[in-house]
Amino acid sequence: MSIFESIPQIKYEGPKSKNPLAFKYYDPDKVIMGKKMSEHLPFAMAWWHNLCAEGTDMFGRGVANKSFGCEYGTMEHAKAKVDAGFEFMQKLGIKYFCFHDVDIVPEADDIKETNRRLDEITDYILEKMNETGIKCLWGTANMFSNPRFCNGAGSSNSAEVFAFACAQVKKALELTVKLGGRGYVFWGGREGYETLINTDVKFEQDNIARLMKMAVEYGRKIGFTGDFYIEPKPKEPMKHQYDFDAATAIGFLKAHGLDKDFKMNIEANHATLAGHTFEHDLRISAINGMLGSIDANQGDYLLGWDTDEFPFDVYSATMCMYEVLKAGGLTGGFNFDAKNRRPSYTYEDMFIGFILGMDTFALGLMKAAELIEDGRVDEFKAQRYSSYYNTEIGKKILSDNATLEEISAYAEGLGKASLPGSGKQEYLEGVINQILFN
Ligand code: XUL
Ligand code: CO
Repeated sequence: MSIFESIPQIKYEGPKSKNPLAFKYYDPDKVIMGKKMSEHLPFAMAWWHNLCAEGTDMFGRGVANKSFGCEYGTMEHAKAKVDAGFEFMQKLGIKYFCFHDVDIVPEADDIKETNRRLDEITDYILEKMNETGIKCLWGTANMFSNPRFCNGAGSSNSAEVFAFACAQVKKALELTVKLGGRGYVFWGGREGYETLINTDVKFEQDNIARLMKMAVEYGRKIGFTGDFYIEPKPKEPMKHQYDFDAATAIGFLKAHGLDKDFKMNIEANHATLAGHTFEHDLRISAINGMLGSIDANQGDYLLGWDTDEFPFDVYSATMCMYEVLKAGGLTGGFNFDAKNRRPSYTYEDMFIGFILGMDTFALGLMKAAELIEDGRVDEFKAQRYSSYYNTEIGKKILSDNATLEEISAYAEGLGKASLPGSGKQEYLEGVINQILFN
């Protein structure tokens, strides 16, 4: 039985097509820099936004109907979401999905019953995966919605709540292994604080590390070979969240000896909330060998919260794909942690949102490849640092055995430094525009 009966298989029709239900740029078999688009862009569907969220906001209830013909809170509804999800992914040619524990079943009062439901639904999901070849990109535990997590999970002031966080992480890891997930995500939704006055920051951060260490140990024990990810976000729902941005999260992982097992899952809108560009957090992750996966969405510069829009900004997608190509690709994938705007509430809008996102990243990939093949940006950057490679003083500095006295003596010998050379930002921005709009 079909849920999205009126929606056809979504095909590539090319940039001239005016069909809203067709790809204009995402052509899965097209080869870019030696690899198929579909391999460069392992897209994933986020269970929570696509199959659960109905557009509820602070001022009103849902507008979209995601009951899929069933009563909410039942296992029948949970199964209908599986049916809807797999039909949706197949129609778009999406090969992966991501989930939280409580996205896939209604949470019961007793965690033992929730876990039983999780076993039942993942048996069903596994059947669908085997039928379709669709895979799990990553799993996670929702440790921010249930009221018990109002003061965080690993960072909670309550040992009992900490124990519940452990129980949820344990189960979510088991489910991720059962479904063959490539990664396991920690998004520290409420791992942070509202006020320092009542908060022992060191205690809370040490406890988050304890939870993560136990997760790594247990995950490896039950055969999880993938990456653990931290998904940084500076604020929302908490006023200050500990995984503020990639640099902060990487510092935390290194301080606690967790950096070998963890990488970053960078979400565009989280990076911009932290006051960075998307590509900034990608670059910081990549230079630390920790660029794992991406939550592909975009924010709104006029709004101060996480709007999770389907990405349409080709400039940003190009800069993202430039970082990804330079890093040699992702070990994870591109999860559309994105939702339709509240007034776009139809089934057709769900598909159009994904078509927009997939086309935007396809364009970003093509334009980033052109930028690299064009070479002007990379050549300029190499030339900009060339004094370190083609002068004696530069080589001395890079040798790592120079002393402050020796280098100072060189400067004193010169008396006056020349300017460092123009940064040529406007020239480079022009190059990018030329590539984007040629
Ligand atoms: C929230 C967010 C989460 C994580 C998974 O801002 O991005 O949905 O991706 O917990
Ligand atoms: Co996310």
